[in-house]
Amino acid sequence: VKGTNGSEVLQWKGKGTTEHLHEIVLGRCYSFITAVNPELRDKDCFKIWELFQDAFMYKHPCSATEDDYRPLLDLGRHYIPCNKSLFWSKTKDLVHRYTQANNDFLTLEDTLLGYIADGLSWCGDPSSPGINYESCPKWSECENNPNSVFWKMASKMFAESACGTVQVMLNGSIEAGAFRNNSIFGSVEVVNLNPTKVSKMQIWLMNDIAGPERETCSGHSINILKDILESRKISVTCEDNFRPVQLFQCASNPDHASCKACP
Ligand code: N1C
Repeated sequence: VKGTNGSEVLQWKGKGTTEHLHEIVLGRCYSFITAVNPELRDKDCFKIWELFQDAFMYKHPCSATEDDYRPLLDLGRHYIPCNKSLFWSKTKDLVHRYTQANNDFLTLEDTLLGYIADGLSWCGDPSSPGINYESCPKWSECENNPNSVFWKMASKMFAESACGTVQVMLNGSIEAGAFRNNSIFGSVEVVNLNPTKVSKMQIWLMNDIAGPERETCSGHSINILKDILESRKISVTCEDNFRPVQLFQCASNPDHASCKACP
């Protein structure tokens, strides 16, 4: 495959860098610091783009490192109030519908760097123009690709900065189990919570409204999560189909039995 200037670029199985990445990153950054969280109005969005591009441009997309992203993460990090951190796994749409309507909780995508990178794809290529718009490596092709390294690092930073009571929204309808210790939540976030700052995790176990209900709070994988947290001196509660969140499922499925006022 020829790059935009005719040179050869590497070929991968994943989708390539998002078109207009530069404009999207800058636009999202300015919209975050002006409209979403004006307390961050002094962040330098231009510098954030520079550090973002320095992290991956002209580099082989299978050899991304934490060092590549450290300057970006250091510049982009900001304070998150206690009791507001909301983690998730396999509930991406639902969790964001909820946080967009409810100011009590923040996911990683409600912080500056998560907001900027959400849904984007990017990777470098050693030959000019240094960005591969045709394809990027999937996780199965190489673990240390630019997207995976970024999300793992941002997730670690998000977990480390949590304090007080934290929440997690899990999906009880998936076959692999609501808690999987190879997910980013299981492998990065749970282990990077600081037990001297985080006293409790509340699990919201959501089932798809039309089922199947594969797991409840007494289920196998939830017990594994409870054991891990309790051994780290973090107390745990679990709620099946937490009603304030279920109401957002009901918005798109109002006639379902569990959406009636008096079921
Ligand atoms: O692997 P997961 O879920 O358990 O990761 C979710 C977990 C959340 O608590 C977030 O704080 O880790 C954080 N996180 C993101 O915020 C995020 N936004 C987009 C992790 N991954 C994120 N992505 C992309 O979704 C990324 O490409 C990653 O590989 C998937 C993980 O989604 P999942 O399996 O549902």
